[in-house]
Amino acid sequence: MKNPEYYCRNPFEYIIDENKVRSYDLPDVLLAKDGQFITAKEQWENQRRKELLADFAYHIYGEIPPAPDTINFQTVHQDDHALNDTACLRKIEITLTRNQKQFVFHLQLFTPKSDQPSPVFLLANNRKPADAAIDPDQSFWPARSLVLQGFAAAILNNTQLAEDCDETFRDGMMQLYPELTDKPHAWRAISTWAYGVIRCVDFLAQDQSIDATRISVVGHSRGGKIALWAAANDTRIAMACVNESGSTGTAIARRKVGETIKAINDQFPYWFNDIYKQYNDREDDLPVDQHMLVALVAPRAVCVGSALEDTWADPRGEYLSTIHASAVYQLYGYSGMSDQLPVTLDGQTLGEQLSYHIRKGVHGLTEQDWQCYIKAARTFLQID
Ligand code: GTR
Repeated sequence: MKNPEYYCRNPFEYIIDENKVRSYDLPDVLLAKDGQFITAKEQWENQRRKELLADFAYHIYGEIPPAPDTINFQTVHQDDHALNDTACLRKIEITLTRNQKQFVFHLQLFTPKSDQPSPVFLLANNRKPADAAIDPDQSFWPARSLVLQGFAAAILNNTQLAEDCDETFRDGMMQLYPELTDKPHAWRAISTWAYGVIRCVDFLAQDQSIDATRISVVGHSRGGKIALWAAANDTRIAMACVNESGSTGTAIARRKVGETIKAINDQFPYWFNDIYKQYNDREDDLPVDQHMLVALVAPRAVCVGSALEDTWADPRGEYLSTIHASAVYQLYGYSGMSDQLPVTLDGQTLGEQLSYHIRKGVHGLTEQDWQCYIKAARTFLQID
């Protein structure tokens, strides 16, 4: 047994004996399908990025369809004196119309009282639906604390779009796109929720009180998978804060540590498309691995958070995706994340556009995680 001081410097060794992890070859993020090696950002954007986005859609999540024919925003509730008069609280009704069918859902947000547009954190919430007006002080969504620190705090309760349930997830927003429902490669719950996040970005990007260049999306666990997939697709998202997203989030699938592809497909068959089931116990045959999903956000920022006792999510696998995504950041002149930067328990490793932290404790989104996301926003999005 090593002493606790040692774990502070080497948290991963506390979690797992890396010598016991299977050996694997990662697909090269910069090697295009035609055999060319990508060396310039234009080539990345015009060729390889598109290939990878299509691969993630086809083999795992299903494509996120484009915006519907029309989208309408209406403020259905407004409190100009929220949070002891420090913020304005609004409930926005978002109405999507496609082929004469409508779907309605709501976004809630606090904006600080300020003459300047505010940077915003949008939480993709997959836990118990939160009512912003009732509880702005939870550690999962500390709206009051975010506002006091100069950020707008927005929350989307994802289950409005699709219930988190195998039998009923198709009964909500997916009804607008009936032609996609049974296609084996088409979207399932994760992409449907990510679509909801992207529609909220439609609102935030045009709202006068929001700084459209500083929109961050945060998600925990299944919410982390959603935040990352949404950010990979939508370049208006300046930063993705991906908390303990584990399997099919930021954890490298080929490691097979914690939740495997088979385990997640067995437990949550409706999150990912049917094609993904073919990769149960066949990780090495997947044309992608999860570091490539982080890379798809480049040159925008990604912050990855892990917890020491959250071994099901494979903290080291989550960290490694930032290391292996860095090659793409380097095309843009950023170093990304270097394995020379120390990772310490309860610290935060800030690379260039990539951040990683691992804290003590179990699976959850805590005030400590939020402080890391705020610090990353201040650093990467240049907020004073
Ligand atoms: C776990 C699941 C993870 C993760 C998590 C959550 O049980 O295995 O993939 O998404 O739930 O959302 O809390």
